[in-house]
This record gives sequence, structure tokens and C-alpha cells, in this order.
Amino acid sequence: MAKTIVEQIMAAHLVSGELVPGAEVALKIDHTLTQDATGTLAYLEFEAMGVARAKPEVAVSFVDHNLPQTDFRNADDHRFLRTVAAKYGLYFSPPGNGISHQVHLERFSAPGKTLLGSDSHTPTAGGGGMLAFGAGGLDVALALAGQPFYLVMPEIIGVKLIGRLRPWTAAKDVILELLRRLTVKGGRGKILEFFGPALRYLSVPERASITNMGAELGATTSIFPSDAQTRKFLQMQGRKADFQPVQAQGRPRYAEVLVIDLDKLEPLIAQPSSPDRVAPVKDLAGTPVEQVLIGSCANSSLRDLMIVSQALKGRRVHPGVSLEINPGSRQVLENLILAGGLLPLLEAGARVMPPGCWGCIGMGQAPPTNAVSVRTFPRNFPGRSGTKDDKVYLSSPETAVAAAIFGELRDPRDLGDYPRLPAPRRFVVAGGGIIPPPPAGAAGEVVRGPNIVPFPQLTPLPETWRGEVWLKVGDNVTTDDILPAGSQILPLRSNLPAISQYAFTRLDPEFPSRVQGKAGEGAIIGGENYGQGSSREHAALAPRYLGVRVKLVKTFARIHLANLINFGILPLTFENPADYALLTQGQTLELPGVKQLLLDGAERLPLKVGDREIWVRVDLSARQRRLVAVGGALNLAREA
Ligand code: MIC
Ligand code: SF4
Repeated sequence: MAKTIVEQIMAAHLVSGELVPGAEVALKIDHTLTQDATGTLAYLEFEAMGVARAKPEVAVSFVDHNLPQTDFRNADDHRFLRTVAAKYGLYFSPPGNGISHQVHLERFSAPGKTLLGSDSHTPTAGGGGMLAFGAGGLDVALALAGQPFYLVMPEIIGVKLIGRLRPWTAAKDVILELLRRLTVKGGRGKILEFFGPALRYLSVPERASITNMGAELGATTSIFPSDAQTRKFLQMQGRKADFQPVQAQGRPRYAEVLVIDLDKLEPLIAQPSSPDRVAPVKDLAGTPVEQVLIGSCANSSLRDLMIVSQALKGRRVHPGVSLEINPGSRQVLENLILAGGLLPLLEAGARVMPPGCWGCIGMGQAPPTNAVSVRTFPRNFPGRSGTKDDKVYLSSPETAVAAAIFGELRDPRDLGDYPRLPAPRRFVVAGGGIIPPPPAGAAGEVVRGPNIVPFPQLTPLPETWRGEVWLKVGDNVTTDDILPAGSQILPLRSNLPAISQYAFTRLDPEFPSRVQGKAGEGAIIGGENYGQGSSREHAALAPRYLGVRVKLVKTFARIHLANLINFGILPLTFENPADYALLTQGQTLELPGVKQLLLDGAERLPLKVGDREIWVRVDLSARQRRLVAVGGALNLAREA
């Protein structure tokens, strides 16, 4: 029988449910990953579950987001993560070892297996044939405890790639083309499965650039088959034994098929401040550029850095540009050095950082006021760079290096002949960096510093809920808007009372002071694709901590919705989207008998808005309804 890759992997991991789009399914998880900015909370939650040792085949705790250790708080978090990993039997990838997604692909990816990660770009591993999902930290903690991962079965979309990339166009242009066509909400409720004759020419790191930014489409995940390219990659990593072929069987029926002809693709760029504002670079040629950043989980493989280095050979960075390189991993940096790629970068005037996320999450590398910054990163949401009213463009390394050389946006084809890239038969895979789990019982105790504040107790949903509209926002609000990151806020990820002081401050600087100390609870009103972007569960928890109990929007982004449910926030959607216009800040709201209605499975609820009444929808499974009613997943675990 014809079967997609996704159906085959899901069938092999199915714990409960049916593989029918829209139904809730539970999947067994083989690998987990966390990063420091979401990991501290995830491990506090895992500890609260009282499980002695992590259950997945492979569980890795990475430190990549917040690296500078500017004070004790950051260093405390790193030590906490290292000691938790040792105690519970996880691999630990310390600061400087690289970005979780790049390192997981290199060192652990295994075709046909499932991966759950507390970071929205976890689908990067789909480039290596894994079925990989981003999730909130609590879902990852549950997977660490051996629980399955619940998700609503998405539709499976086929993306057929034909032709072959032309010189100076790159895999990044493939995903930018998809963003141009589908927008940041076009992938909601969908998994993208790639196939077609062009796959023969796309290496695993190139495929990973594509699956990585499937997250920007709002897709549940993206996946490539495991084929000769996958075998070659694993061989180069010295992991031939991990190869498993994974191919679609027969001619599967996709819900929809999109075709991209790579021969026709030209260098593209996403304009400020959304990854879907895509245009051909040549249409923007001449725009002055002052900063170019190469790196991130989308584009920091050896190939990506080598093309930049080779293009710079014998040239200099334009004097008006700051060119900065953030290698994806220690391994990439080592192989770059061995291939002779580091010297041309340094000679041309580039600044090379230790491997990590850096400016992608606003940890340094903020652009100057009013300057254009071109980045090979996945996201350019407003202000994420750390500079107010920033002008961040997203492109391939090819387009980015052209901007660094010319000092303005230019079609990289203006650089002349495409350089020959070295094709090593094997990567050097040094053992340095990753710390394997010690044998059970061999590790000492978990060490906690004063910045690591225990998790608060969350109250259950009342029988009848009464509250007030605390804030109304528009479409495509990101989790960066709900709870920003950056150098000031990232050190507070393990300190909920402190971090909640930043909730919604991008949209309303007074929000925390305005609502704190109010006697009752609040609701947030939103538009389409509410909560897109990062998986940070702090974006659910911080508002919850301040008293937000209800979110009423037109549509939710998947990971944020799961996080709201996990922390006992009631997610509602408008039955009639036009009712959005009726709601204003300060109105009183009432949901009569909501708790019982929720537990009884009601799909619509009456909502009193002042002296009017409207209908709102609750699209939740029985499991999710219980979670919301008891006040979140940790309360449920405590009840059990
Ligand atoms: C991001 O790219 O937005 C992040 C920072 O990696 C987040 C995780 C976080 O906020 O810690 C993500 O992608 O989930
Ligand atoms: Fe790190 Fe940026 Fe990737 Fe997020 S998108 S994991 S911040 S490199």
C-alpha cells in the first residue's frame, strides 16, 4: 500500500489514536533535546515528576543560547544543567560546543526515529530523515519521563523539488520561496514531506536548512527521505551504522503537492520584519548594509561557512560593514580550520565568535540604529535583534557575503564565478565537547544557585470564570512579543517571578505593572496565528503568573497552544471572527459554568461581554480539557 514517510514513522511509533488528520495521536519519542533557555524550566518540571532516570534512547541537554556568563545567574544555570544531565543520565553539550540542532544532526540524528525538542527549530533533524517536533519544555519533560507526545494529526503536504540549484542560489532560497508562497501561517496544521529528482543533489546540511525554517511557515514539522545523501552524511560523521533507508512507499496521496523548480529559483531575501516578506535580491539591489551575520541553526554548517570564506578569498569586507561569523558547532569550526577556511575570513576582516546562537536571540550583535542587517538566520521578528525599529533581512550565506563585500544588497551572481567548495570524504569528529551520561548512581547531586526559583503552584479553573480584557492584540503576534528574549531577559528563564515582569512589554510597556495586584484574572484577545515563533513556555507561564487565565483569538500557533493548555490557560477561538471587533481593553467577561461545560466536552461556550453575549469555541481533546480544568499538567501529575 502507498504510504508517506510520515505515516510510516508515525505508525511505527503510535501509542494511541488514529492517523487521521485532525485526530489527536500519541507518539513514542526516541530522542529528546533541550537548550539552556528552555531547558532549566524543563528540568525543574522533570524533577517534579520524580522519575529516577531519563527514559528515551538518546536525551541531550545543550547549552547554546545564553553563553557569555555575564554574571552568576547564567553560570548557575549552566551548572544546574550539567549536574541534572549527569544525575538523570543525559548527554550534556556544554557552552561552546554548538547550536543544539546542528550538533544533534551531526552527532545523534537517526533516520526513521522520533525527536522531541524544547525549541521550535527541532525539525532541523528532518533533514536527516528524523520525524522531529518542537514543543514546550513540559512536553519534553514528559517524554523524558517516558510519556508519549500528543499532537493533532496534521495533513501531509508533498513538496516536489525538480531541477538543480544554480550557482549562487542555495537551499535557503528554497525555503524562502515556500515562505513567499505560503506565508508564516501557511504551514499551520501541516507536515511538509519533500521528494523529487532534485533531492539527489541536496546534501543533508542543505536539507536541514530547509526543514529548519519550516518552523517559520508554522508547519508542525518537515522531513526528507533517508537516501544515498543521508548515508553519505552519516558516513562522513563516522556513523554508518546509524543509517536506515526511509522512503515513501509506492505513490502516496498527499493532501496537496507543491512543485519547486530549482533551475528557475533565484537568490531571494526576506525583508523586515517577517520571514515571509520575500523578494528577489536583485529588486532591492543598492540598499546600503552595515551589518552581516552568518550562522544560526539554519545556516552554519561547513558548507555555509566555506562558501563565505571562498567568496572572500583575496577580497576585503566593505569598510562600512561589520561581518560576524557564528559557527554552528565545534565540529564545523574544526573542519573549517582543517579545510583552510578560517584564514580567508580573518584576513578579509570578519569577526569569528565561538559556536552558538548569539545575535539570533539578541545575545549581543545588535545592529546600529537605522542600519540594515543581513542575517542567515531563520527569524527577523521586530526588535528581536536587540535594536528598536531594526531592519533585519534574512538570506542565504551567498547573498549575505555579497552584501558584506559590496556594502549593499546585491545579487550574489554579481560576484562572478562560483567558487569550488572542498568536498571532504569524512568530517573530523573530535570527541571534545559532549559529555556522555555517567553510569546510574555515579553522579553527585544537582547544584542550584539562587537564580533557580522553584515552580509556582497554579490554581484550578473556577466553576464560573469572571475576568476582564487585559490586552487586545492583532494578527501574527509572536512569542517574542509575548515574552521577549535578549541579553537582559534570557538570564531570568529559570526565575518566573522575575521574568514575568517582561510579559507583553513589547506591545504594552505598562502591562505587568498595570495588571499586577488586580484582584481578579484577565483575558488576552488576539487575531490570527497567535503565538507563532519560539517554543518558549515562558510565553504561556509568565502571563499566567500575572493572572491571565483566558486567551480568546482567531487562530493559535501549534506549540504555543500546547503550552497554554499545559499551564492551565483556557484557549478559546471566536465562533464568529467578526466578534473580535466587539472586544476592547477593560471590558468585563464571564464564562458561566465553564468548568463543567469544558469537562462535559462542550464545543461552544457562551461568553458574556459586558451586557452582550457571544459564542466562543473550545477545540480541545478530553485529555486537554482535564489539563485546563485542573490548572495544568503539573497539577494533574500531582493528582495522580
Ligand atoms: C528562537 O529561535 O526563538 C529560540 C530562542 O530558539 C526559541 C527558544 C527559546 O525561546 O528559548 C525557539 O525557537 O523555540
Ligand atoms: Fe538559536 Fe536562532 Fe536557532 Fe533559535 S533560531 S535555536 S536562537 S540559532
